[in-house]
Amino acid sequence: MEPDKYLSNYIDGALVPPVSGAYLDNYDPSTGQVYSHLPDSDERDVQRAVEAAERAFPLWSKAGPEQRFNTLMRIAALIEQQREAFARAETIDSGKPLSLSDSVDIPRAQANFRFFATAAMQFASEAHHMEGTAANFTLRQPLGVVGCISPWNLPLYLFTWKIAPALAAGNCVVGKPSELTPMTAHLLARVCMEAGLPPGVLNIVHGLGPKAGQAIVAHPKTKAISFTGGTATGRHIVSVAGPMFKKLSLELGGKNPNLIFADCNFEAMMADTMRSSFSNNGQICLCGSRIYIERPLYEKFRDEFVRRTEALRVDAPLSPDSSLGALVSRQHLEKVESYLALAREEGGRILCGGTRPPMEGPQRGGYYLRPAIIEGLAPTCRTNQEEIFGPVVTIAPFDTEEEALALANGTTYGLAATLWSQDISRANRVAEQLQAGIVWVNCWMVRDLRTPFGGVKHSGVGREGGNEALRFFTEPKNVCIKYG
Ligand code: TXE
Repeated sequence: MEPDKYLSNYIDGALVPPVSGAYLDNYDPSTGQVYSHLPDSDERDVQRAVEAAERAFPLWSKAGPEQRFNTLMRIAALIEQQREAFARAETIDSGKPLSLSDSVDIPRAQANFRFFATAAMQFASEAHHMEGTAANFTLRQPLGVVGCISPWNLPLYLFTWKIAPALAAGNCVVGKPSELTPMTAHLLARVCMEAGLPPGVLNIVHGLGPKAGQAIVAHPKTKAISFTGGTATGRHIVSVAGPMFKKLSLELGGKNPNLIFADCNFEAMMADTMRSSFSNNGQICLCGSRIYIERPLYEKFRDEFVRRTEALRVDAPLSPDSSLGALVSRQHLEKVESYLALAREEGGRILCGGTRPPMEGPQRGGYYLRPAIIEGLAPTCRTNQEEIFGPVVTIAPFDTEEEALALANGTTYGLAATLWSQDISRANRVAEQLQAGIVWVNCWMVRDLRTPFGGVKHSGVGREGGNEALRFFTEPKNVCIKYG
C-alpha cells in the first residue's frame, strides 16, 4: 500500500480536507525530500471536530464498557492485520529503523487499544461506609470532549497511549499528532472507519502546534488535555488551560541519569546501556543521557562503550542492517549539532561520533548523525542540564553513593532513572532517593502498562498508564446516601 500524498483530517467519521484548503509539507527524514502533505488546520477545523465529538458523546458515554471494548478490540485487530503497512509508514515519516517500528511502535499501538479496552472492563470505583449512618460511593463518569496532543518521537505509540484510555473511559476525543509525523494517525483514521467506530467519537485534526494544537487547548469545550512533548510547550499549555480549570496530564522532557555501580552485571548493563542511550537515535523521553559510573569501573566501561557505539550502523531506516536511522527533521539535527558545539565550548571531549556520516544516493539529503559520547563536562553545564533528545550522551565517574545521588538529582527534570548494582540494599536505598517518576533497577524500558507513568519536577504533571489514565479521563463524583 503506497502512502497517500495528501492526508486528511478525520472529523465526524469522515476523511475531510482542512477548511482553509492549505497543506503543509511532510518530509521523509531519510532523504530530506517532501513526500506528502498534511492539512494546515486551524480553529475552524477544531471547532468542527469539537462539535462532532459533542454530538457523539451521549451515545458513546452510555454505550457501556462492553460495547466500547468490542469496538476498541476491532481497532487493535485491524492495526495488527495491517502492521506491515503501519510500520513502513512510521519509518518513512520518522526516520527510525523499520525493525524498531515493526517490533516496538506498531505492536505497542495495538497493545494500547487492547490494554485499555480490557482495563475499562475491570475498572471499579470506591465505596466508603460510615457505620450506622450513611454509605458513600464514587461515580467515575467520562469528562466529555477531551484533547490529546502527541509528539513525533513515538508517533502512533504515544498518540494511542492517550486516545485509547480516553475512549475506553467513554470520552470523545479531538486528537492532534505531531505535524512532523502525521502519517500513522491518518492510517488510524481509516482503521477506525473500518472498525465501525461511531462518527465523532474520535476526531483527528492535523497541523501546527501553535495553530491547531493551540485551538484544541483553548477551546472552552475540551474538558481535559493530555499532552506529551517539550517542557516549554507544556508550560505554555498550562498558561492557556490552567485559568480555564481544565484537567491536565503533561508528560514533558527528561535528562535521565544512569547510575552504574562497579558491582553490576557488566554484560547485562552494557547491552541495556547501548539501548537506553541510542534507541530511536536517543529520541525517547526515557533514554538515559547522563551516564555516571563508579570510578573503579570507569575506564573499562568507557572503552567498551565507545567500541560498541562506533560499531553501530547508521543507515537508511528501511535497510534491514540499520541500527540507527535518521533524526526526525533538519531543524532537530541542527539543534542536536548545536549541543555538540556547545559541549566542545564547555570543555567536553567527544570520544566518538557527532559528525554526519557520508551517505549515498537519495540518502545524501537525509538527517543522519553518528552517535556521540562526551566526557569531561561539569555536571552543571548546559550540555548536562538541557534535554538534547538525540544520539548524544555524556559520561563521568563518581566515587560515593551520595555523590551519585546528587548528580542524578541535580537537574530540573525528573522523568526516569536507571541504576545498576547487584547489591539489593543499595538498589532499594538509591531508588527511594532518586527524584524520578520511574526507576529501573538492572534493566531499562521494561514496561508493564498497569504501572504509573510520568515524571516529577519539570518532567511533567500527572501520571498515565493503567488506572491512573482511566482516573484522569473520568470525573469522580461522591454520592452519599443517609440511612433512614
Ligand atoms: O515538541 P513540541 P517538538 C522535547 C525534545 C524536543 C523538544 C521539541 O527536547 O527537542 O521537545 O520538540 C504540539 N499548543 N520533546 O517541537 O513542540 C505539537 O504540534 C498545543 C520531548 O516536537 O512540544 C506536537 O503535536 N500544542 C518529548 C506536540 O505539541 C502544541 C517528545 C509536541 O510538540 C503547541 C517530543 C501549542 N502551543 C519532544 N505547540 C517527550 N518527552 O517525549 C506545539 N504543540
